[in-house]
Amino acid sequence: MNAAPIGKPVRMRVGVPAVLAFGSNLGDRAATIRAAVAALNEEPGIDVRAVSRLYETPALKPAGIDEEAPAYLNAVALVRTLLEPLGLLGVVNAVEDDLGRVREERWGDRTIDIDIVDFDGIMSDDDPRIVLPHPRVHERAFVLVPWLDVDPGARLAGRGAVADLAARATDPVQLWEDRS
Ligand code: PH2
Ligand code: MG
Ligand code: MG
Repeated sequence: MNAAPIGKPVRMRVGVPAVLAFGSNLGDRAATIRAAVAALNEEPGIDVRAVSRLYETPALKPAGIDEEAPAYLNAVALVRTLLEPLGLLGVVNAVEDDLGRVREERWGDRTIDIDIVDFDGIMSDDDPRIVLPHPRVHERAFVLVPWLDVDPGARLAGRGAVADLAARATDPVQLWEDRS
């Protein structure tokens, strides 16, 4: 007899690992990131396994760090999923929309951004909708540092150890303390 409750399995035993990055620089940033993680975990076919601490990071814009823009909170989650990459992307985009994401300028301020950093180690740029791994994370401390929180031995497909990449990344990252 299996004592697991009917419905979503307590722990997904099949499926593949994926790494998701969260960023928010508008509104109640911590609450929005927590709501995004919870919404993803509610999805059939997505099981959130670990969530990093929150880090405060200055906004990185195409021209460099913008100290005038509101600062981000960033976090990383490890998930297992039964979905295909494009299926996961669809869910992630729907959660962004539900949490008030407005798509205007590239790298503009946003309530929530959820990026698929890694999907089962796949390397692919065949489909412009989803490039794997995420094409810029290898140089972004705001993703690499929280990733190390939940997986100190992590490797980024085609790039090597996340710890080595984080040591080389130059954008400032500070552990965030909830003062509310
Ligand atoms: N995301 C961006 C652009 N710039 N800067 C920080 N600090 N954190 C982010 O998550 C971020 C960014 C595009 O997705
Ligand atoms: Mg992003
Ligand atoms: Mg994005």
